[in-house]
Amino acid sequence: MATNRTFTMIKPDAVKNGYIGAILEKIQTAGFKIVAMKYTKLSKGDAETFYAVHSERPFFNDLVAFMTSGPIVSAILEKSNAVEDFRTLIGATNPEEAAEGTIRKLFAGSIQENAVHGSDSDENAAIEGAFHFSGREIF
Ligand code: RTP
Ligand code: MG
Repeated sequence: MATNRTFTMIKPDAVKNGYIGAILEKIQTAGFKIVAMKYTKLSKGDAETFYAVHSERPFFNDLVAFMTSGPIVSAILEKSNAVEDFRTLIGATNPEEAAEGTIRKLFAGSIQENAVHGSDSDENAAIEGAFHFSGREIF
């Protein structure tokens, strides 16, 4: 995957709260092009694999339970400087610390139920995108 792409998920809390449309609006208005997207649900194994880097963290089991609690929207987004610009758009992990106008400030309820995921590096964006999408699902 080229380095002008990032990977995102609209997490189960934001889906349940009816924020899919509003979050996609923010993403597109900020200049990101959607090159892949699906409505799906992670299995326990999927979530454990996706978040394997956090497997030793105290919140790991809660995180897996949360991320498998309902459907998500996953997407690959394209824009120059995509990874960094998307992390800026979503704001800090904890919505209480997120800047005004960011997606987490607007739509997240807690440090765990924080509405959206954004890849933290070009390398992870490529890995995460390939975990969710086959080549013929990316346009
Ligand atoms: P993400 O990977 O989802 O974009 O979030 P992030 O980089 O801002 O945060 P990260 O440290 O990678 O944590 C992954 C997700 O784990 C949950 N979390 N819970 N209870 C807690 O203290 C805690 N800390 C993190 C959040 O859902 C976070 O987005
Ligand atoms: Mg992260």
